[in-house]
Amino acid sequence: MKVQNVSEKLISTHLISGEMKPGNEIGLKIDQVLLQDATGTLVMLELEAFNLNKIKPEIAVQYVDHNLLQTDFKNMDDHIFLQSAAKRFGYWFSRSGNGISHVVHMERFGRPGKTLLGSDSHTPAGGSIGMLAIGTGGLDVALASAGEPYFVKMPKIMGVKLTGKLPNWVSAKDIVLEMLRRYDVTGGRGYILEYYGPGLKYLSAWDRHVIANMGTELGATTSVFPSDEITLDFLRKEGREDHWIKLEADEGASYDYYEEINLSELVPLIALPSSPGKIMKVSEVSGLNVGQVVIGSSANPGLRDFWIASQIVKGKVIPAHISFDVNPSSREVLENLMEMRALGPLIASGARLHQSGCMGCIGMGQAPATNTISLRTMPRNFPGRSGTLDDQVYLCSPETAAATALTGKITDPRELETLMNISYPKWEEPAKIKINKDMLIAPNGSSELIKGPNIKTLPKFEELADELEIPILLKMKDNISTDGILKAGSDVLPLRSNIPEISKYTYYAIDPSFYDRAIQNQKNYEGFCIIAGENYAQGSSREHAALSPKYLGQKFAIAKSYARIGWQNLINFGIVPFEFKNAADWDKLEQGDVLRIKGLRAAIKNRDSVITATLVGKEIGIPLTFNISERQVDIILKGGVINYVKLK
Ligand code: MIC
Repeated sequence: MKVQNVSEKLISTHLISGEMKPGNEIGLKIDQVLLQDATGTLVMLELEAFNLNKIKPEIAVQYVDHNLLQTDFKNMDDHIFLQSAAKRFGYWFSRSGNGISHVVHMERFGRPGKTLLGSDSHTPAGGSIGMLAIGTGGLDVALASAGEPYFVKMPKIMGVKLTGKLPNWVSAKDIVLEMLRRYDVTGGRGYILEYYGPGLKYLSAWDRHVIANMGTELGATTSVFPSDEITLDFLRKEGREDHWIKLEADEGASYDYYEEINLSELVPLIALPSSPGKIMKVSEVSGLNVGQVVIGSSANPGLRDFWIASQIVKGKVIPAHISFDVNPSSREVLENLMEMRALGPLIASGARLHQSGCMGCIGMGQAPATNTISLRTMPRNFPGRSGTLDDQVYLCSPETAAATALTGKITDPRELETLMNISYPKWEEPAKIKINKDMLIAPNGSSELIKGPNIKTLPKFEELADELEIPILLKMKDNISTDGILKAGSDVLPLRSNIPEISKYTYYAIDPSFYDRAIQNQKNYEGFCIIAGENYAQGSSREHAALSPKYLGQKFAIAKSYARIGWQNLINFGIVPFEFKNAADWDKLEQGDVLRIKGLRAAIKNRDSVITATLVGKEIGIPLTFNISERQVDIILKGGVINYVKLK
């Protein structure tokens, strides 16, 4: 039998179509699916549009973790809709306040050797226990829910060997920040990051979750860990020992690319505003005054992460200018923190205890004050994501966060020993934990879909036109995130089930006048296009970042390159994701220029390698490329997946 690494084992045991050759489109059987509320409402509306009866995967769960604030009826209406839809289609339902999807899924459902597809970009966190867990747009998850395979380009596999042992005050977050220091937000694109080596034995399942979760920030398709004794220990504590299988790379297995991190050499690291890839040593920015410190999120969700913060601040009170926010990652974590008497020290220090969920990670509250630094243990800090337009969000480990909360200034936690006589709190895994299943509703029965007034049926779209003459309505640079294309935050997230309303925020974070210009444009042209630099649409899985522009008339995008999920979402909604054949042409084009393309349908159909857009007026030709699969040809021609499925 062929010698395989863990990723190859996971892929080959789920391969339905395609050859496992990097770059080839492969179809994978999906065992489990995960939805969260902010993307789930669209998925449920999509299932309604597909006329689906019951879903197919072994496990499918609808979580409510994002839109937790209730400033009016909308979020609660969505939760009721989701609960009815979960019942209608056959999903488990995790009630609001039960915790972050990735965390609860790992506690209750994740299984080594299985595939997991989630409508949230941090779904790869499941890789921490030997799953092939991939984040993607809602339509892909809707299709997987209907029993269809998931199609993705076969990634290369990077083997990341971990050696040595982490020093005191340095933890899993610093490992993934080190990966981001080496590879930035684009270096993981087209890869699965598979971790192996002797250093693994010091990393708990939750430490691995931290690393797998934030592999997304590197642009990776997913991250994978083996399933070993540590995984078994984790599952045993969760009362799911029988879900364990051993899954390790075969002796002599190889990788497409090799990387190595000596854990003993790591120091506390930090991501500067406003990119998770802008990494420095904490010691290089220490002393900067901070206004807010937040611990929690799917990037540092484990019991240990909260416990260590509690032991660091124990017996001390945080300075008056600091808001110290604690967001428990799940109800189970919260209960165990109580059991371990770890909540008391946090609360006594002045911490503000919030409900379990994503909270400020997606700007659902907790927006920082003007011109102040917010230090967070969260996964991403794209501009304005916190809810404050000119925010300065730094990302770090719980040790660095707690040290900073105590001193009020960015502090290298190793300094605490001399500064405050605090020695490193030694964590020991509890022999037993409290298990909490009470807020999960098993799928059974049926229900009508209960739709509040903010829940609107999906708009209908036409087939792709053959000829277009449309303006470039926005010119953008490199690394535009989906937070730039369609912002999150407590004002916009409640509109996720209402495309006409949410479309008013399209590209808002980049150009607040965009919506008005798009409406004006509808009077003169049959649509518009946008141009961008490298890694367009990085970050989240939100398909609204394709659907809203589509609704306003976007026909195609031209970028130097794309992020995986963003690219897939554009295709799913029938927007052609062109690339510049010559990256230098980006400089030749300006916002307001009009581009003409003829023979578009035939070019797409024949999967021509190049199509030329003409810059109207100057009559300059701009050669464009696109690299889509046979299957995607039909999707684009028909105007997106929904039309494609309906016509099928
Ligand atoms: C995020 O972290 O950006 C989000 C909010 O969880 C998104 C999903 C969304 O936009 O609803 C993600 O990561 O996919």
